[in-house]
Amino acid sequence: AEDGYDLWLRYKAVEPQWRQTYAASTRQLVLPQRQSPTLRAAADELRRGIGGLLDIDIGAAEKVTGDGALILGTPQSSPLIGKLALPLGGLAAGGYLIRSEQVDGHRVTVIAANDDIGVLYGAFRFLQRMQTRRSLDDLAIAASPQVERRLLNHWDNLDRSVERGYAGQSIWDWWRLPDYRHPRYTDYARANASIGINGTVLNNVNADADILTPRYIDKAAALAEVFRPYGLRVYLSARFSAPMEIGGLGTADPKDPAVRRWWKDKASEVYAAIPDFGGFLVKANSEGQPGPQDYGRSHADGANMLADALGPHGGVVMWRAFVYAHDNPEDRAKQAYSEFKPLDGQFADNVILQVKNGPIDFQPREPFHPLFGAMPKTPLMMEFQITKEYLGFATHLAYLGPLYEEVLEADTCRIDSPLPRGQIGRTADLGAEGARAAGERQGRRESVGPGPGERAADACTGQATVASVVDGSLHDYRHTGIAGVANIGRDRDWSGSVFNQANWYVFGRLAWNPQDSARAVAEDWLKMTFSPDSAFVQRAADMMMASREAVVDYMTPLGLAHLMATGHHYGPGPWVSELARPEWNPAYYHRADAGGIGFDRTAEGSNAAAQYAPPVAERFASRTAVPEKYLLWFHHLPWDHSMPSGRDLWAELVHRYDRGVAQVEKMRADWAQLEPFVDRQRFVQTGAFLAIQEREARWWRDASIAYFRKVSGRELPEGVRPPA
Ligand code: GCW
Repeated sequence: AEDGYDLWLRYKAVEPQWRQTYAASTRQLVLPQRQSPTLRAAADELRRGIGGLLDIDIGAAEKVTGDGALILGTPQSSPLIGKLALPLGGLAAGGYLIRSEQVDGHRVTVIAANDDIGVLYGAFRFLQRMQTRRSLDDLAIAASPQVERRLLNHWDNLDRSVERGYAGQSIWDWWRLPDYRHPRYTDYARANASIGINGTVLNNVNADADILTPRYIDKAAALAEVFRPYGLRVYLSARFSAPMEIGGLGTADPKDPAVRRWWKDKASEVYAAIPDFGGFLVKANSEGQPGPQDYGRSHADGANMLADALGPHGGVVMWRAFVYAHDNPEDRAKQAYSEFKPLDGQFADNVILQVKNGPIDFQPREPFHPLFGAMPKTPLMMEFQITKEYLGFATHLAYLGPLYEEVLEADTCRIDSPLPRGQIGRTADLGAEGARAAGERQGRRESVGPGPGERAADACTGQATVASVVDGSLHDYRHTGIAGVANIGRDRDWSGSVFNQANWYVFGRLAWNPQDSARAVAEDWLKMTFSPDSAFVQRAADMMMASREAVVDYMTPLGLAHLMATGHHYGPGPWVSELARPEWNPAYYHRADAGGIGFDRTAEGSNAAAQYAPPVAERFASRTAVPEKYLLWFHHLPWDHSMPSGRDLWAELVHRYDRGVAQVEKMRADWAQLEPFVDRQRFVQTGAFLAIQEREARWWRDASIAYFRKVSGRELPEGVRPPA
């Protein structure tokens, strides 16, 4: 049965014509002379993949004896690779070459890198070419990751519950660790390596101090050992008050010598157990978590203390910028910027500030976070959410590739910083598809700077994108990173639905190359996960690409946000307004009344727009120039405000809700057409989930319209009838 366990690594047999051509390039596997666990993993994966795809037991050879050999290794591990004098110089750590070459007059393919992990990544890429039915002839692929730290963040608790996790319990079986290492951990590492993810934070940012006790350090060390061959480093979330909770100290003040000593000792203890430990992720002074401000110290004081402890071991601190306080009357969307922007330049060398993609909280749509581009002296890393906390949990089909892409390609228009290093040299993926995908994206790159017909402000050249902040090129950052809050749990299919796996997949692909195209990645994923048949791939990709916009429409159209029912965030709750913390109430965000709707973030309102670079700020603050998709994020407008469509705002809002429902109906109908291409189990599950989604899209639409109709006192637009 197809239960989704194999993810995108199914390696099902290719069609006979492909089998023949691929077999000509996979006649022997020539292994490196010097072995390592990582090189062994690469060889094993090739054997497994080729075995499944081509039904060939490729075995292993010591030297090339004919055409069609596949040669694997680094110059250090393989004299054969060393002799070929390949252009390995331009590769970043983890980068690889896949090339068609000649050895002793024989036609061969090499998968070569400077480091073992690059060879493993190259092996997965080679298999991916067969999985996606691309040619293996005349290869000259050079690929390097554009971001150094490509991490999953698990919000997993030590009791195996998962905060905002919808795929069952945590996959970390803390009870049986460290002694029993479930085989699933290896498959987890394989899946991550296949998309280049190279680190994982095991526990929730709302951290339990116990994770840093010897018992749990041992468990984490056992996982680190399983992951190591796959280039996956372990990181932990640290609770700022741990010196008090597990260290017996009376304070966690970052300036207190005993506290500093405690963290130094703790870091040494962790590194003794996990020599390649990545570092700490910290949520401090946010949503009730302890932090340096409890002692009148700044975020920089807190982060630098931990950085001091980790620095000698090569570890980093990822300090989260997701802060807002209930007793701070400032617009929540402004608080992170207000707090952190003044600290630029004050962080130690091994601190990275981890910033969510938008200024509120993982909504179906938000403008990019104003900190991107605003902290040239502090490495910022991106935090995306892969789990769908605000997008219908596990059941709704929402492909997040377009969301990630929209954020990454947004132009910050911050060119007041050092000259871009130039992405071309570093985006060393010469594959033809890569170039095409980049070209396609270039063509429809959408800028938030001046619109068509307006004079382009000098700063909005399309060079200072959020991606260029994240890949470090805009500010020449010393560290780069991108994190995704994992959607992985104990469910047999890992992610709560097969289509949710695509979000894990696209996150990894965009972390490797933030310039990649969400559409191209969706197509690859579909081919690998379901079927390479183009009649299937094109229709299913259309469905995926439209799916996130559908969610935006039926939940929070036109720039609305945070209207989900309180606490669990599932289903509509725009009427909620009585919670003690004002910024947890949906009413705080939509501000709808008889006069109009929307959050005024212009100079007349909270002025959050002014946190962006001037050309962006100007556009966002203008009622006419603001992109429609952010309209009510930045503006409070009367219900009869006239929209470009010719409708008034009220009618447009109703129209959008309706459009969202219609799109889900279409997705359902389209999926039904795809039955011939999909196995029974996954076809039925997806269909059932789409039926849930359709029902709930109506619920969202009807409840939202009913509520806004009541507060606005308006009649339903002509032609729209109330639900039966
Ligand atoms: O999105 C919100 C979630 C919290 C989460 C918090 C955060 C881990 O509702 O559950 O806590 O953000 O990112 O810290």
